[in-house]
Amino acid sequence: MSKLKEKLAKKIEEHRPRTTRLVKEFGDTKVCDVTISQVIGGMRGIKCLVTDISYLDPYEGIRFRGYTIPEVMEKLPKPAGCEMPYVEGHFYLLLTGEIPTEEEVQEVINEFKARKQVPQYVFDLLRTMPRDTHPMTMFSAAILSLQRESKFAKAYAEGKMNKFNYWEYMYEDVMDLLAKLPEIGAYIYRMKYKGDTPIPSNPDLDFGGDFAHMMGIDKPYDDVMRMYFILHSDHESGNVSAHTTHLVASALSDAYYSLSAGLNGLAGPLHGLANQEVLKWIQDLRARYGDKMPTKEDLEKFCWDTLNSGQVIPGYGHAVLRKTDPRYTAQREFALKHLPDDELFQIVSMLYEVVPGVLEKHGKAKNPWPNVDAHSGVIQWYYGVREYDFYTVLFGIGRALGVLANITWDRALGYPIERPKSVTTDMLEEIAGIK
Ligand code: FAM
Repeated sequence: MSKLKEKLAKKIEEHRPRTTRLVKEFGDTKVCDVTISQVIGGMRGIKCLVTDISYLDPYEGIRFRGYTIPEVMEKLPKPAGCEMPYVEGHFYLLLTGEIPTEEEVQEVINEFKARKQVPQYVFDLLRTMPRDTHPMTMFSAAILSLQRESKFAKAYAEGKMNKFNYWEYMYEDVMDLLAKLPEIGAYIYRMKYKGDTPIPSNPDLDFGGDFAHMMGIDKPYDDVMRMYFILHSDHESGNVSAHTTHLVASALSDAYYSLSAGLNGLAGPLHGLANQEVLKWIQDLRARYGDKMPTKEDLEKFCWDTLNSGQVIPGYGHAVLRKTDPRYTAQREFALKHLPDDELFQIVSMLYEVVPGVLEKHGKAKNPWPNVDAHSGVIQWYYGVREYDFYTVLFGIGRALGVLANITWDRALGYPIERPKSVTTDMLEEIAGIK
């Protein structure tokens, strides 16, 4: 058994009595009230999920296992000469709650190395799809096709598992699947946009480094991607991709079924696809002003035109956050250091000064501040990834880290099948006393 799995086994043993005690002794203790507007309005703010992997404070933003983004970036081990930490170390943190040592990170790197070979049938499948298929459809289909490899599904079918060791098989699937995602993503990119010239994986590189290599992009793109994957990894449990992955896994569907489903949610324009939408929107803006750099007044007018045509301003607003997303700030700091004079970055910076005021005047969005997607595209564009419909695949590789850590713990703690209750409109009218 790997040291990581051993450590996880110990953590799980320690954690289980906490969950059991809460349910047994405090099962009837009230957590929150639910109003009609929450029932109709997408369950916003209802506290009905539990995860220890990350927590999202509306004003402070995300903490991964209790650590803020700057703390994570500072504390996790980094490859020699690199600015950003190993993605493998971040996954270790998400899974165990501990900052790994260099040696512990190396073990995860070796585990991924041993599991990273993508079966040929996945590439064959991708090649049968029309080339203009959206890359998220390709990515999700590739993951779904890998389901035949599931050790969890096989052990379940053979009657080998009991509730207490479900997580061990889930862990194996999660490690197998995560190790393959960089190559699947880069393959789609090179097949679709770079004249069908996939670059084989370099087994000596780490997760972020190998991904940059397979994309065919030089340094510091490896650091860009380490940062990107870490920032996009988790945003507690209620967002569409995390919640969907958790929901599907709650039926004891394996990691392949669950992640593929979660990514289909990430592909929506109000969720992960927003980063593609942001770049498209900025390109439309640039097309309107030609070679001339737009002024703040131009940007303000463009924002109003977007709103008046009934569309949302992509990259702004959030269901939980009520201030600038620290994932935006981390990327802004990177851009200030590496691409301060880039024209697109300057537009993104000007939008930061203009959009919140416009949204406040508009008076609808509860949060006028930028989210992660308002910034991620401009950095990709700068380093040469200009095919913006690919951006959500990058988000998906990062998001897999968090949601797969989550479903491993779901099985470890024996969370049941998810099944909330619905009511009819008649019933709500009765509750409201108007019927
Ligand atoms: N532009 C225009 N209107 C907006 C807006 C924006 N950026 N953000 C919110 N609103 C509107 C929203 O459409 C709603 O209008 P209606 O009452 O007419 O339906 C109203 O303001 C109240 O919405 P809210 O309570 O502030 O936000 P929600 O919790 O319903 O929705 C978001 C949250 C993220 C879906 C919403 O802010 C949005 O559509 N933003 C733009 C898309 C985006 O950037 N999504 C990415 C979110 C990101 F963090 C991620 O998942 N990766």
